Amino acid sequence: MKQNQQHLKDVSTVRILMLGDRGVGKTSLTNLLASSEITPTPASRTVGEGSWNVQVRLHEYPNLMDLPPTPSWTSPSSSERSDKFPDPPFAPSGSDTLYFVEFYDLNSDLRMRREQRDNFYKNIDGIVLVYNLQDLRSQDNLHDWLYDPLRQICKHRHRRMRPILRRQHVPILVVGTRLDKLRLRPLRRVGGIAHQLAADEILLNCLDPESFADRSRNQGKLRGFLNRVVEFKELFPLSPTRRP
Ligand SMILES: Nc1nc2c(ncn2[C@@H]2O[C@H](COP(=O)(O)OP(=O)(O)OP(=O)(O)O)[C@@H](O)[C@H]2O)c(=O)[nH]1
Ligand SMILES: [Mg+2]
Repeated sequence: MKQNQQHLKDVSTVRILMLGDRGVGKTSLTNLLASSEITPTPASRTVGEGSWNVQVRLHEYPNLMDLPPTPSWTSPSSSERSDKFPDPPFAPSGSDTLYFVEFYDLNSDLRMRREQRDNFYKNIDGIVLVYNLQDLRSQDNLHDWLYDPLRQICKHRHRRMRPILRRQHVPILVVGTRLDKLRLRPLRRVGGIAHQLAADEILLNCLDPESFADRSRNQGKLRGFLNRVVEFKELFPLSPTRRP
């Protein structure tokens, strides 16, 4: 990891929701996504048990990447700045900004009350949709999994009642598991959910620790996704007045 002046107490957290049918590989995938040199074992990076199995890792957001201008960026002068117009979150300091990334993997055996779940969804900054490549129904079911979280995110982050899937929706990564069980690598399915959402897709074997090896394509897609998740959090913060 590069030298970083940031104190850990200043590190913000982004939250990623793992969604998919029972047994598709959500927990196995979370183990891979959250694994890093400094937290090699699940125990060392698990921060919550109960309805959600939560694992955490660090992500370095590259500050050289410019965000598109938004109203909060073009606040006219410092005297007119208020909480509504904070300083740009990504001042080009040249060094990376650290973020904690929490992966929320639903424990299928436990049920959560709807209001509890909805209340949780509005804090989500990114979604990983997981399906089993050997069972394409598990891909079709992702539409149902996505509906409630997307509705809450749109309502509380975009202030829109209807899900918006065309512009700047919450970052989504689609992952097909059990690639090791297929004889041929499948082609990207036109009409598949990744295609419909214009989302990146990764096909992998969740049991292979090399699936996100350094400088691999999968690692590149994961980094790109985590960067978009950070940008979503900064551009569409939860309204302070609505915070619980
Ligand atoms: N061969 C192979 N097995 C996998 C893969 N991904 C997951 N599995 C296996 O599939 C089973 C279910 O995986 P989990 O990661 O527990 O799935 P889950 O989605 O968390 O399941 P629930 O929490 O019950 O909803 C486990 O036995 C895993 O070892 C994969 O890519 N290849
Ligand atoms: Mg699980």
